[in-house]
Amino acid sequence: MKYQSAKQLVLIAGLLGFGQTVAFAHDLSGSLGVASSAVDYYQVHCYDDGTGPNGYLEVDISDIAPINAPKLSIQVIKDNTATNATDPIDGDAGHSPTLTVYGSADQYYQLTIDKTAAGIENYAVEYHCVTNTNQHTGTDIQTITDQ
Ligand SMILES: [Ca+2]
Ligand SMILES: [Ca+2]
Repeated sequence: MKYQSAKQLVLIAGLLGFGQTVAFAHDLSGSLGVASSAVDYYQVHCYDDGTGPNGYLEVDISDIAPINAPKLSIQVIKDNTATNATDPIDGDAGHSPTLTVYGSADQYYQLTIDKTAAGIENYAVEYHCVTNTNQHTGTDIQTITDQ
């Protein structure tokens, strides 16, 4: 896997306090290169960290500065089925709609992030694995492809 110094992947597991039932968030910051075909690819593992078995994965994406023409989207792929969300406005505080993808107690999900046109883009993704009783549970991420 090539490493590009202009790109950074920052994983933060912190107490951000958003939502009423999900106390721990995971934030991912990344960038997509100039090519319109650039895609970043991650794998998220949802598992029981002692809190309880995975019920579902929640994900959204925010298209952050610079404000450029491409629209940024995220896809969650599980069992060969993909769901998609797009951030409609670049550079504002709003995110894409939240994707909720149910899975097994120990589930791997694939995340892909792409854009509609050429130009550098940066994004922030929130992702978390949640039990069926709405508790944040074990969440790991691995970078597969960084373009
Ligand atoms: Ca942007
Ligand atoms: Ca936005």
